[in-house]
Formats: sequence, structure tokens, C-alpha cells
Amino acid sequence: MSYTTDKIRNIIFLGHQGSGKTTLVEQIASNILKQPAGSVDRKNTISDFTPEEKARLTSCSMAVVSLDYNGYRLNLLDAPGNDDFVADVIGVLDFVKAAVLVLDAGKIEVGTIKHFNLLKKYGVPTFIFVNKMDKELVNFDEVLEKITNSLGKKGVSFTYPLNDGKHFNGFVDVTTLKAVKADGHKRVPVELDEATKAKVSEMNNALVEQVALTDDALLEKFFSGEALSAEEIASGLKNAVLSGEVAPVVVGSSTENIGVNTLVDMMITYLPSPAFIKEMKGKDRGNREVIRKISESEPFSAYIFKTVYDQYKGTTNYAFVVSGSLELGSDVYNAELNSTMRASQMFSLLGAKQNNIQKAIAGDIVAFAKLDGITTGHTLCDKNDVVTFPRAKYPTIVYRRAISAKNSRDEEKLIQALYRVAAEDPTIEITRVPETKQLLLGGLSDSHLNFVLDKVKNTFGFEANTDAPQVIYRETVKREASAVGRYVKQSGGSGFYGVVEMRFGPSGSDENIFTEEIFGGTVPKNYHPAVEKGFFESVQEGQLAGFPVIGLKAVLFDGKYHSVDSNEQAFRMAAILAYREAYMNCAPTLLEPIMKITISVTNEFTGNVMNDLNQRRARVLSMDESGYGTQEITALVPEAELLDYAIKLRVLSQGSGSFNSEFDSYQEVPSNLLQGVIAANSRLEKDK
Ligand SMILES: Nc1nc2c(ncn2[C@@H]2O[C@H](COP(=O)(O)OP(=O)(O)O)[C@@H](O)[C@H]2O)c(=O)[nH]1
Ligand SMILES: [Mg+2]
Repeated sequence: MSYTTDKIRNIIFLGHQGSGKTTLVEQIASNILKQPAGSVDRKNTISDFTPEEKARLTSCSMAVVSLDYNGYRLNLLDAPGNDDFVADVIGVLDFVKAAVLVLDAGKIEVGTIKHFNLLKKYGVPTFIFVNKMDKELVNFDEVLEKITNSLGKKGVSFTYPLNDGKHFNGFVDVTTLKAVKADGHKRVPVELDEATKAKVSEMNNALVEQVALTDDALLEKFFSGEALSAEEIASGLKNAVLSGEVAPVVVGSSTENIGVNTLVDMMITYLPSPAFIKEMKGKDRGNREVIRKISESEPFSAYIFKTVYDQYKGTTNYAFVVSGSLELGSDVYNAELNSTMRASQMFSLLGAKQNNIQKAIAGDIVAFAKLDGITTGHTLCDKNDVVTFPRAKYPTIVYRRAISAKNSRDEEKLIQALYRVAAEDPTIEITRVPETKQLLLGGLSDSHLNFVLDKVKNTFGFEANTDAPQVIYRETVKREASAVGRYVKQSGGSGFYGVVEMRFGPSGSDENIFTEEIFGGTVPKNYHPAVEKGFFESVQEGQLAGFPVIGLKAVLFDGKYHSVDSNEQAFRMAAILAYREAYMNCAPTLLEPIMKITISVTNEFTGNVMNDLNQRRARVLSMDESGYGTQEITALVPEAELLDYAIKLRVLSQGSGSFNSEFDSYQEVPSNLLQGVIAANSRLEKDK
């Protein structure tokens, strides 16, 4: 089917895990494709197709389900509700500006609030689908009140249930006052009883008033008692939805297939085409700003928002076509890799199923296979009209574990497999720490890392052990001390002769400094660099616990040399000996890394979080209201107290909290903890 950009709807389905997003998308696809709907529990949905999803009975990765319906192209993005996989969501919110927030029978859960705040932050016009209306004891009026209380005043009812709870069998469209009822597989119109009619007429009036409020001329018409035309109401509602003033609330049941078709029709009417974002800004070869309109008449460009690796299919890249169009078999260019490649395999997606396409146009979501080196965050463009779009801003890595292979022979292969899996997820990071030689796997939480390790095991068959990462302390000194270093060996052959007197003490900053105050050439100038070299080699390892030393100043102030046996090697060694001799007299101590963390948590849990911070030696810097019902706390906390924080914060805040952290400074380990830290972390014995 051919379609134009204005007929495309890219819609992301969000909401707490288990609210029914996958089931809803499945039902929409089933209605449109006229095929039976799969079920999450029977592991046969279009969206949840990976082995990890089938094992967990929940989405772990965002699936794209592209459907043709009444001349429209629907690209439905079934997002995972779990926070561990938020990268998939963040990755598209710069350009997907239409969403359906799915609620489980009107429960407003933590994940739902988080997603709602995210949609607000990114300015995404949103529908609220009150799913599972068939469940017992659901009372829609209470649901509406909860929506108002927890999500702000935006929720406006576009449909109203005929019966609540297990008698739920139909609904009224508040915009048209038409009602439908389920009769087996059929959906039949019904007449409203007087009470319901009165109720929904009132709601309709409120809706029309909302519309009138968006426009002065309409408001005048409304208050003078004149009826607004159907077109005025529809376009007024659309504007209110697009501006974010109104989030339409629609009721239904995905499993009973009630309200699903109405949702689809309303999404098409009220949610925008990709052209809503008008343009995307990028950079050209010379780093100058380039603007691409979401239009077929611009040069081709596309942004890769997701990369998936499959043992059999290889790597697939999911792309949002920002501008222009692309014929199958054309060349595409990537500026970061400076490479041109052929788009030889291009698909539309139905979950795991890839349907070959001949052409992709601005605003559409498509997939490419066999694009060498291309991965999430890359831009594809026309070689003659280069553009690179900025990457999505992903959350920072907050949880790390040291990884080693269960079977040490597999170490190299395990690492390669980890890199493969990590390439799919911008919130997974692999680093080798030079100081400890540990291989660290970083991500968003314990369960997030376990997911990655599970996947490595399922896909490649390698198992890993995990361990706590080591904090990298530093050493420094608090007072001055001097020492003599003598390196003298004169028995037989060419000898060694170097004697230095050096003073060591605090440098006044984090830097190590070497100076000299030699009078009368007791150590000739040409040997000073060797002394300096010996000093800088020494500070790689402190004598207290074996950590690198910072903030140490060394002054070479006296010494002796021998006209035949002195050489650079002798003076280098003499400096090392002087350092070793003096170090423990300089009142050495340990410095620990202090992180600056920013925590976001819903109001009700701030007390928990603050109490816990106190026990982590934190210094709270600020606490501010941020977003609807959430607080932002910033604090300085020793890294050693944060190793498990990603897990603990979830517990403390019932999943509502998140945080990010960055290195701030080094600070002295408190004296009451010093001996314990040295005992637990000393590298001196191990290394010798
Ligand atoms: N009773 C009822 N159960 C539903 C409905 N929609 C989904 N479910 C069930 O809720 C569970 C979670 O659904 P799923 O689609 O995986 O939720 P997701 O995590 O939001 O994708 C599954 O067991 C579904 O069968 C509904 O409308 N009514
Ligand atoms: Mg799901």
C-alpha cells in the first residue's frame, strides 16, 4: 500500500508493566489483519517474540507493529513497562509524538506515573486507555478521579462505559453520544437509558466547553448558547490534544475486544502525523546546524533508534525516516563512520516478522539489515547532503558488577558475547578498570544486568560470575617528612652511585609535583629528570594500601654523586628509596571518591530516601519539587556507599525512584573507618 507522510501515525504504548499494552496492540493487529489474536500468556503475540520475553511473560524490548488501515499507516510501538528497558522508550521520544498510556482497570501505578511524566517532558500528545474494564469491581467514576488526582487535570473522558466491572459490555462515545454494545463478536448500536443519557450529555457539554476555551471566537459562541459545529468540536479537540491540554480517556477491554476499534479511530483523528514535530536539527560535515523538515521533498535522512542482534538474521537496525525518501538498493551514508553502504534489505516490521519494502518515506518507521557498523544513535543520510542528528539522551549508568567467566577458558568469548548483547542497549556499558583489572558491566539495576547475562547465556551459551566492583581509593599525605635515598653499588665493573635527600609533603591540590632546591651541584642538573622519573613511578602505588597517590609534593634538596659510577638509573632508584623511606612518616591517609547524585522520587517516599541517605554518609545539597508529585534531591555520597544504591532505591521508593551520579571529588576516609577500609581493600599483599 502506498501512503504519504500525513497518513502515518507513529504511536508508542506506555504504562506500568502488566497493564495490557502488548495485549492491546495484539488486539488492534488482530482486528486489522483479520486474524486471531495471540496472548501473552500463551506466548504467541506479535510483540513478545524473544526467548527472554516468552520466559518472563512480559515485554523486555520494544516491538514495532506496522499496520495498514483505511489508507493510514499505523506504526505501533509496544514498549516494555519495566524501567530496566527504558532506553527503548527514551530512544524514540524525540520524534514519536503520539502515545497511548494504558492503565490496568484504572490503577495508577508507579510505572504509569513515570511514563506520564516522561510524556509530558517530551511534549507527547497522549491518550489514556483504561484497559481491563471487564475486571470485577472497576468503578469508572473513581478511575476518572484517580486520573485527575495522580496525573493532573488533563484526563477528559472521550468514551464512557455502559456498565462497570464484570458487566462491562459497551460504551458511549462522548464526542458523538453514540453507544455500542458487544453482542458476541458483533458490535451493535444501542439506545441509552435516560439516566445515562443525562450523564453523558453533561460530559459532552464539558467537552465542548473545553474546546470553546481554546479559542476566543468559539468561547463567545458557546456562552451565547449557540451550538458548535461537529467540525469545530473535532478540530478544537484535536488542538487541545496536540497542545497537551487534554489527554482523552478511552475505556475498553483488550481481551474482550471492546473499545479497541474506537481507540484506533480516535487515535487517527486526534493524534498527529510525524510532521507534527516539523523538523529535526542536526549537524553537517563542518559541524554547522542543519535542519531537516519531516517532508518527502527534503534530502534523505534517517535516525537509527534501535539495534537488534539475532543469531540467524544478524543485525537489524530500526530507523525513523526523518526526511526525503529511500528506494531499496540505494546508497546511504554515515558521517561518523565516513562510510557509504547499500540499503539492500529494507523492511516494515510486524514484531519479529520482516516484510520487504521497496521504498521508505519521511515520517515512517522501517528496518534495515546488513548495514555494516551501523548501530543505535547513528544517522543515515544522502552523501551529498550530510547530516548527523544528536543521539537520544539516555539515563546514566548507575549500577555495576565485576564480571568473570564461570569457566576461565571462556573469558575472551564471554567478553565478545557481552559486547554483542551490550550493543543493543545504550544503557549497558562494559569497561575494564586499569587500576583493578576488573571487567565491569554497568547498567540501570541488578535485574537489568541479570537480563543481559541471561541473554548472553541463552544466545551464546557462556555463563558469568559476578562480584562487587572495587572502589578505587587514592592515597595522600597530611604532613612533611624527609628521607635520604642511597643507591650505591660499586663492586666490580661499572657501578651505580646515586644519593638524594628529599622532602615529601602535601602539594595543596590533587596533583603530584616535583621540584628541586639544589645548591652547589650536589646532584648535577642532568640527573634531576631521573630523580623526577623515580618519583612519578613511585606515586603509582602508595605505601598505606597500595592505591595511587595524589596531592604529593617532592622536593629534591641535597644529595651526592660520583664522577664515574653515577648514572640516571642510580638516581631514579635513589628517589624511589627516599620515597619509600619517607612515605609512612608523612601521615598518609586514604581518599575516597565522592559522587554527586541526583535522585528523583515521588513525594510520599522522600522521607524513606532521606533517612537512608543519612546512613550512607551523604551530604544533602538540595531538595526541590520537580514535575508532578516528585521531588529531586541532590547529595554528595561516597561511592563506597552507592554500590547497591540502584537496588535499594527501588525498594525504598516502591520503584518510583531513579537517580544518576557523576564523580565529584576525592575526600578523606573518616578516621573511624580508615583501618576497616584498608583491611578490606589493601592491594599491597596481593600485588607482591
Ligand atoms: N481481564 C483482562 N486481562 C487483560 C486485559 N488486557 C490484558 N490482560 C492481561 O494482563 C496481563 C498482562 O498483559 P500484557 O499485555 O503482557 O501487559 P503489558 O506488560 O502492558 O504488555 C496478561 O495476562 C493479559 O492477558 C483485559 O482487557 N482484561
Ligand atoms: Mg508488554
